[in-house]
Amino acid sequence: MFYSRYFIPTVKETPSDAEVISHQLMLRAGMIRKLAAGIYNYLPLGLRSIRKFEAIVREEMNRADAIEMLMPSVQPAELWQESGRWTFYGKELLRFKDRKDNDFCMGPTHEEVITDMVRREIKSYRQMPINFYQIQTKFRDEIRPRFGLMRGREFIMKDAYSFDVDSAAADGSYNKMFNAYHRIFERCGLNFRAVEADTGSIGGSSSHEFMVLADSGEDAIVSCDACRYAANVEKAEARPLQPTVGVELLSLEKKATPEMKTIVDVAAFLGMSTDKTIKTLVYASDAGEFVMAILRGDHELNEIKLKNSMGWDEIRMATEEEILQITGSPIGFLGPLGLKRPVPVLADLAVQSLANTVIGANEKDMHYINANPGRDFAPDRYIDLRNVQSGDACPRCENGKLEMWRGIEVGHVFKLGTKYSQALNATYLDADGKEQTIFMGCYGIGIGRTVAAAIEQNHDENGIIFPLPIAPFHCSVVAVNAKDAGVMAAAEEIYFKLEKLGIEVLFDDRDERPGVKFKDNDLIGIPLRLVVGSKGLAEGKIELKVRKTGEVLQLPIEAAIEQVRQLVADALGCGN
Ligand code: 9G3
Repeated sequence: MFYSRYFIPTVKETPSDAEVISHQLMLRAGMIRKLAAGIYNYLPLGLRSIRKFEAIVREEMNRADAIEMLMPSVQPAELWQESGRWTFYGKELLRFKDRKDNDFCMGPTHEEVITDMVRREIKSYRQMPINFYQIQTKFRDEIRPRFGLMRGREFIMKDAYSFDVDSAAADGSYNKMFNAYHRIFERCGLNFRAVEADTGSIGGSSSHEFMVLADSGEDAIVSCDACRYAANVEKAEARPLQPTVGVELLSLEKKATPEMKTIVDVAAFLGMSTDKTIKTLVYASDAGEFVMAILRGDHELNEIKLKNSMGWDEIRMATEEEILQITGSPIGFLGPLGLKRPVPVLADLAVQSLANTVIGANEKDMHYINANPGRDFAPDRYIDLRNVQSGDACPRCENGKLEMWRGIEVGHVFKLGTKYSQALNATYLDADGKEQTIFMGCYGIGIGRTVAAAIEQNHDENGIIFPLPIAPFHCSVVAVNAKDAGVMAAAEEIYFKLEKLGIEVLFDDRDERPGVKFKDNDLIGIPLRLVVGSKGLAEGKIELKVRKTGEVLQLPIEAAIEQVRQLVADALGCGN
């Protein structure tokens, strides 16, 4: 491609409204341009990268026997009413009416649509396992779209859906997709982890998220430094701590703790460390139920674990007013003793190991000291309710420790069970002619988000450093002085030779100062660069620069072309 006839509107200054580096660089490199909040134009350079990644996804989906199709973006409300999700989702689901006043939505995902197609077409066990996938535009009306393609409102997703005769077969489909995802992200040279994840609103039995590690990631994940355990913090299990034994249980005593509202104040006031105290929180469902959660003072409540343990769809903190009605106390002095209204009391596992602890007395400015779980109060359930922390013992192996990372979720695979097939009555006849419900799985990859995450992981102060498999071009050829006919002729010949070898080349033939050309080429992050200048040519040499390592080689022209061919072949994993 000739740069002078292409369209790469690079920008020097960093856009003010771009908060993460990948958003800044994709704007500056002329890859994307915003049309509206969370809605982007994919400019030519950005589209080439997107299409490269889609091709990798397609190859690995096909290799895993998934079958490509394409579903509509516009979906009739009826299907969502059948699945019960039309009322479950709020403003995030973009709804509209057609000219006949029928209700539709812009598809945020396609479980209903694909299940509707399957319930009409798949009627026998002989037709399964089968897995359909698409690469298609989704719309989710995020309250705060940000970070460019990382959290857009309209975005491209590869979504796949598997259909099986039973749970065991569905596990097989899940594992095939899980392995395909590993291959996809490995081929892109990404540093990622597959982590156990909460299934969230989609339901189903279990799920894994594929997280690209990056400090700008919105998700917190943990991985064990000794075994393969890894989980989103929303789901990561805390190993029960050893109970303290042989401690003399002192007698319960009410203590004035005037104005001591926080755990830190109370612990300091009583000369104790916060891990010897208990904190008490009250939560509510959107159906008016309440729960009291008690944890060790230095631990943090995991609201997803609490919501799941109560079987609630939504969860929120109780208001001061609700807390007053339940406990008779203002916030800061809450505890399970002497409640005005009985509510379930759930204690995190770590509370069991406490002795002679401090707990709110449900009275303004009063706490109990020497409170002992079991003797002075009995939670309804001991359950894992806390967020794990760095350094916690691994719940899966003997001596591993958990390390905390930030991650960008680029993929999510779910075991759906029969949630949608039941709702939409997608059944098949088994070998005995008996009607059975189909078992499903669903599997998503954020296309634009993965390209953005790759940039989060691969950049330096000069700009993007594209992993070659998803780079817009493999190699750029820069003619240092476009006015020098000899240089241009030599550069053009090199360009055509590379193209004939199947190398994708961006030929920078612009009549610009060398510095401008080098800055632009560093910014857009093409992995390899050949520089053709009159000095080098005089010795029959050109310069090869590797963007990632900064390595610079002066080579004879033919050797440089062969080196580029070899480097591209190696990076694409078809090295010979
Ligand atoms: C909605 C809206 C937003 C949503 C959903 C539905 C997320 C929704 C979960 C999934 C699960 C999987 C197939 C591909 C992989 C992910 N946000 N989810 O169902 F109506 Cl507005 O999409 N779907």
